[in-house]
Amino acid sequence: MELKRLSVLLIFSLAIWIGCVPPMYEPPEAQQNTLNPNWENTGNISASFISTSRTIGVSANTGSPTFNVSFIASASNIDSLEWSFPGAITNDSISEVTETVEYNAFGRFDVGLKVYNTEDSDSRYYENFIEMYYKDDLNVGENDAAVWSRTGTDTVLADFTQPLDAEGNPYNNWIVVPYSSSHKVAARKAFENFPRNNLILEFDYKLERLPVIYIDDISITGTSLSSPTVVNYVAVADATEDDLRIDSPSVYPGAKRFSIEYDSIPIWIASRINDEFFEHVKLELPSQSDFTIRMVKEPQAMLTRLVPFDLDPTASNTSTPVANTSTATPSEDTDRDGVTNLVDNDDDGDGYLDTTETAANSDPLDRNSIPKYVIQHVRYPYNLNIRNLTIKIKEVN
Ligand SMILES: [Ca+2]
Ligand SMILES: [Ca+2]
Ligand SMILES: [Ca+2]
Ligand SMILES: [Ca+2]
Repeated sequence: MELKRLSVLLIFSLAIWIGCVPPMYEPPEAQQNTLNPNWENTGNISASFISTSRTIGVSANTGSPTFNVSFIASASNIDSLEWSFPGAITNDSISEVTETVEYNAFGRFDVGLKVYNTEDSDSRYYENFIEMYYKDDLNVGENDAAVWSRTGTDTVLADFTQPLDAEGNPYNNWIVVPYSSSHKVAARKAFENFPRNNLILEFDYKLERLPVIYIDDISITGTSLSSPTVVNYVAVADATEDDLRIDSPSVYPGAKRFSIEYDSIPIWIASRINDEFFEHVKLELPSQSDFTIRMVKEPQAMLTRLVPFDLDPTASNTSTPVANTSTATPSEDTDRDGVTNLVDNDDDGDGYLDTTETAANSDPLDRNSIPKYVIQHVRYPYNLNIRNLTIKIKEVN
């Protein structure tokens, strides 16, 4: 009986206690009513956007280049927006989240965006947001000969080579005029309809010294001082023992080596060998919309060198003497080898047959006169590297 009463009391107390628990939280109705039910969007918005490109290198050097750029407004909660693309061609609206516009001139272009919702608006305007500039492909080889016209004393394609990467693919926008092109090498290109003012020509260059060159043994043939043989070179990697090794001087003299001409007028000249690094060059161009640019590598100084013939292996062979008329005195033995000049293969004992010496205009009776080839090779060999040639519009503040 006592226990039953206690239980009833406990249940009753528990019921009172439960009744005191606060209700589940719900937002106050007043707060919900501040929203306009017709608009989903609220809060601060930002006129931010992204674009497919900002700096655009175009290789068209004539007429008007064209390039499309897409813009996407990137902020959320936008109800309406309005783009601004001064200098660009917009084909329809300027109020879509995504807009694609066309630029058809070199230069820098502003981009603006205004965004709205019921609560807020924001606008951004970026000056020079888009830059479209000229970037040369530097394809001075066969494919682009009509655009870059090679001029000078020689127009062989080997004058301009493209370096290859580790996988054998040519680097874009990079050419080399190799040391083996010892003559003057030049390439000229015409530019039209560029902006008239504030053009900047930029490029990187490197005059790269070759410490060692190798000359193809087969190309060593000339025996006349008046017309020495201009040799063929062998790439260092391909050189063999048969090829003639030439060590270059450690110091090269100052000389005009590479120049840039604008409408045939030199506007920049380089002479110093800078084989470690590319140097960046920035040149302001005159205020013309049509002009020509010419890259010129000057002819390289040549060195005339005398290369002794290989020794005749049969010169010391006296077992097969030959008739010879090198001396008027039949008993004379110039090299005192016991074989008279009359029948000696090599009268002066210098290792070269009398017949060889006679043919090469050396003295068969003088051991200090030996047959030599007369060759010419580049005296201060260097490669000219040119990279990343661009024409940009100078940023005017
Ligand atoms: Ca002799
Ligand atoms: Ca002899
Ligand atoms: Ca001799
Ligand atoms: Ca001799």
